Amino acid sequence: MPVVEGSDLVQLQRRRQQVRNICILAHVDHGKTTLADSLVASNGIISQRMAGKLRYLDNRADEQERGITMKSSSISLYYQEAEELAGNPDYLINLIDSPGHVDFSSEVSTAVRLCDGAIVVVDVVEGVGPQTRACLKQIYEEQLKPVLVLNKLDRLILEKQMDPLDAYFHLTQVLEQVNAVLGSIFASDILAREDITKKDNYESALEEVDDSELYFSPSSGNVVFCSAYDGWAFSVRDFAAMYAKRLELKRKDLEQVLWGDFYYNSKKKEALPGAQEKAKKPMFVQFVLENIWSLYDIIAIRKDKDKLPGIAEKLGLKLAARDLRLTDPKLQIKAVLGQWLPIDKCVLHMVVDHVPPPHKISEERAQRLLYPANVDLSSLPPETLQLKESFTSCDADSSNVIAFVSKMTPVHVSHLPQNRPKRLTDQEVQQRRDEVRRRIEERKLQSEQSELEKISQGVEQLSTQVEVPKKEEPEPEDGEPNEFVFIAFARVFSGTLKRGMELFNLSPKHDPRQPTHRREDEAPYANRLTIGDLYMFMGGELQLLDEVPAGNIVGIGGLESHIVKTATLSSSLDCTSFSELSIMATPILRVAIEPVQPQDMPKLVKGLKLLNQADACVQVSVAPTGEHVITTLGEVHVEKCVHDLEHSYAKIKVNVSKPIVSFRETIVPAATVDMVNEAIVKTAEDKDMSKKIAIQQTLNKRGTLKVIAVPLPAEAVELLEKHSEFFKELAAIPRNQLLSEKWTTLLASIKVKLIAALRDVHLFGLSSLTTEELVNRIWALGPRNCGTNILLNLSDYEQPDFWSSHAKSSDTDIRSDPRKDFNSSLVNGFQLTSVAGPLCEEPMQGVCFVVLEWSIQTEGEDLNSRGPFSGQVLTAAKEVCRQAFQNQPQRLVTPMYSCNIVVNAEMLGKMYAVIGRRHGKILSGDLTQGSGNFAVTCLLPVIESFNFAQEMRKQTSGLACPQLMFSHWEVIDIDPFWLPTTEEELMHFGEKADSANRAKLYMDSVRRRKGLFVDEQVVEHAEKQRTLSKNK
Ligand SMILES: Nc1nc2c(ncn2[C@@H]2O[C@H](COP(=O)(O)OP(=O)(O)OP(=O)(O)O)[C@@H](O)[C@H]2O)c(=O)[nH]1
Ligand SMILES: [Mg+2]
Repeated sequence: MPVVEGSDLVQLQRRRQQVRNICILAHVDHGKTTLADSLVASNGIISQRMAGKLRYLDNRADEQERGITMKSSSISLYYQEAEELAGNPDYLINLIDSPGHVDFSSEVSTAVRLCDGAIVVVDVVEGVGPQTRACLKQIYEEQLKPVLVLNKLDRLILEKQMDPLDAYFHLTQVLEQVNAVLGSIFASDILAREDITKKDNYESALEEVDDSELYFSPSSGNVVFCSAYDGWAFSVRDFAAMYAKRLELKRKDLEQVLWGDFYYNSKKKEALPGAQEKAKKPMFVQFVLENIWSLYDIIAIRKDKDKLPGIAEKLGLKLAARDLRLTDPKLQIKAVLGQWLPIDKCVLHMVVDHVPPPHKISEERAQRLLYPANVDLSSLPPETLQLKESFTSCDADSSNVIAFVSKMTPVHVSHLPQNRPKRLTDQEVQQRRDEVRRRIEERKLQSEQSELEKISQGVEQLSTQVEVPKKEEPEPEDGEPNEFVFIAFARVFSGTLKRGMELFNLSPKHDPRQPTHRREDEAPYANRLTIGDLYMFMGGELQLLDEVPAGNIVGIGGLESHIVKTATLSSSLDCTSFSELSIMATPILRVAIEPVQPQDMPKLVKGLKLLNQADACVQVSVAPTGEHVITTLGEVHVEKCVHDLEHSYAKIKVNVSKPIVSFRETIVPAATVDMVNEAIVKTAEDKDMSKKIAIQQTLNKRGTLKVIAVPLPAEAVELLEKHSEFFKELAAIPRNQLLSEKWTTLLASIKVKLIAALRDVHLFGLSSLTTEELVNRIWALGPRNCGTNILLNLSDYEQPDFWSSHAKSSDTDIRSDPRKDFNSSLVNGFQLTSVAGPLCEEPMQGVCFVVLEWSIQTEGEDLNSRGPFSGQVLTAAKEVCRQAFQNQPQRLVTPMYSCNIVVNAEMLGKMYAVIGRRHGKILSGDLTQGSGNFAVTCLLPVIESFNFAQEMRKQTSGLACPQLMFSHWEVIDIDPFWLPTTEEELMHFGEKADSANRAKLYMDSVRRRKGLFVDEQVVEHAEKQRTLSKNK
């Protein structure tokens, strides 16, 4: 295979109809990197034989060691269509391989943003995994064009020993699974987009839309069947071309019937439907699978070497003598099937056929990328709206240069092309030889023999030597040179990016609607930067470029001091800042990091800064206690971060704390049964609600607050949680600024849903208002205006309207109420309580604080006589909410992981034992059809998950490998302060209740970590200890 020259690729960059940007996505271990290897081998970068073994794009040492991909990496490939296709055009394929492990799902988001299409890989034995679902969702959201690769077909033959017919039914099922996921994503999107305030007929919305383009179907050519490891792949189209003549059918017609319930009637020479009903062999089995099965049978099962030349001849293949001598059947398979059904041609043909070129970006996608969702399009200036044109046409000559940086990739300085020794071309070597010869001739005339000898030695050296260019020193910081430079991983969307060009870096707050933001000298959220070197990514290597036209993926140097993670670069201030990357997973696992040697602290701080920039999903922060905390997606992610710190960024040994898990605090309705499941008899005293009401006066006794805390229904909590980002952004918009139509509709629909969700809220008969009126009386959400706690106003004070604060000015009410001035103090008091509850200072969840009374006595002396009254109101509000919370039964809420494990039947028992020990809950454990494996889904409290993967691997001899992903928050239904009170409980637990209280254990561990008071006795059960020592 000839090596493709970089200069050919550079030329192709300008022909936008010949460019494709794609990424490979799948569940972990479904074979993405192996597939990428085969495609890379087609360019002669690695040998065909090593393809699949090398995993070229996994270029980190720990990726190779663990066998999983940890970051996305990109490579530019050259592909030329087969000769029989008109004009056999050539293409530039920018390919990004992404990781499948959930801990690195942020890397997937960065890849998806830069591409127009995605290859979805599914392991046919394992079927659709949870990450496959997540990928499909992301593809749908970012509006990429997906194509499907059903991988590992060889496992059906050799491992599962299915016959072709079983395999066909199995493949149909896998395909159906994938399409079912697509269907449900599509349906939920359509239903969510529907304005439920106007329509109440759900069915209609789904019926109206066309989903025919949505699904994967082999006959439409967007599905490929392959074995990436064995290096072959085919689509229905390939076999249709092979058989059209023999079956006397038109190729196009054959493509339509080769997959599906059709059989071939050899007498009539036609394809007929109803194969299953008539117990006939489907054509896919007869003409496709049986061929492949028989090849495997001869080569890999019966190992009948002598038949090989015969088969090769029949298939029209030329096997080299070396291939015939091979003893490993896998390599023979690769040699024969790889030549017959070449994987690179098949997959890349599907890509160029189905993935649109960059200038065919859909209007909708362009709009989604370019304009933030919360902005009303009509409010944008015309210059901004015009940008969409150069954006959709992907015009390389446009004067508007727009590029989006989706992550910063660390590259070791020695890997930069300008620092690598450059090989001289043959011509240059010849030139130098001539030059030296000329000089020798000249000197010969003048000087003696000895000098001549010296020079001729030089000729020898120069002709083989390589030129080492001047090193470009990276900017030293703190006196030490940086070993890593950050290359921005970006795509040019419009215009041509050139080295040394000056562009604006637009921060998310840049808003072209504000005239000042568009003036160069004033723009507060745009800074100028100069584009450094431009690179083409070639796996672990980089190639220098002079310029990059629109539609291509590019690496940009020299931006590390300007960009932390993502950025929008534009030549014009009329451009908006691109919408943020949609990240699939929430970082949840926090660990504190400290250097082993305290004097290494500055190195750690520097290392953490680099880590923060290099990893899209890690959050580096300094806790109030002064610890350096990193928030990551899971255990494997922590390990990667620590590895990077120790070996690359800080180069010091670090200690990693036990993971810090966030909890939340909530209240629940009073229990009706006790801990031994006996009904609790309620006395009149228990039913007296007045005891639950907290009353607090301000310090000067002039203001009074009465509050009761009520648990919110789970439905309402879920709704508020789901829209918390929305409320956060809403709170950041200044009052009286109009919202976009989309946001106004969204707000209205949330209100409608909230009214429905609060239907059953129990206010202990304290109010006779309807739910709608109650929702209208919502004062604020907390903490930080976006949490799941509500401050509800039932006093006679008229709070500012929560739902229409952004409507056209409604402040017509000029009646002066003295309480208005202290409105924000009261709300802030509520915010302070909800951000740190009394159990262990963790944020609250799902608590509704109902303000029953708020009064201020204005007569008499100055309100501020004992310090500012606003401060007093804040303290009183904070205290009264806290008391009200404590008057109710309190509970801890823990984050839960949802965990997916694929395991075989023998290991099932051991796996359940591990989950049980860690208080996990099994949700489902189904047998995957045809594989003999069980796919188990369970829930596991995050705090119990440490070393879970290791323990699971140990217990099941490495057969079960769990995937943990944050799922939801769950109330631990144990009172952390519980002591036996009823007679039955006393009988069952004894007075000391010495079985461990899980909730209390969790609570105390958090309190201990935060340095709060922990109520524990140092010596428990003293008499027992005494007897023990006596016996010694
Ligand atoms: N039998 C068989 N094994 C395969 C095939 N393709 C990949 N594998 C194996 O599956 C394992 C995972 O392959 P990778 O290519 O690393 O998978 P991946 O999807 O890149 O994994 P992550 O990047 O970690 O998500 C490796 O051991 C491969 O050898 C195939 O077609 N047949
Ligand atoms: Mg991989």
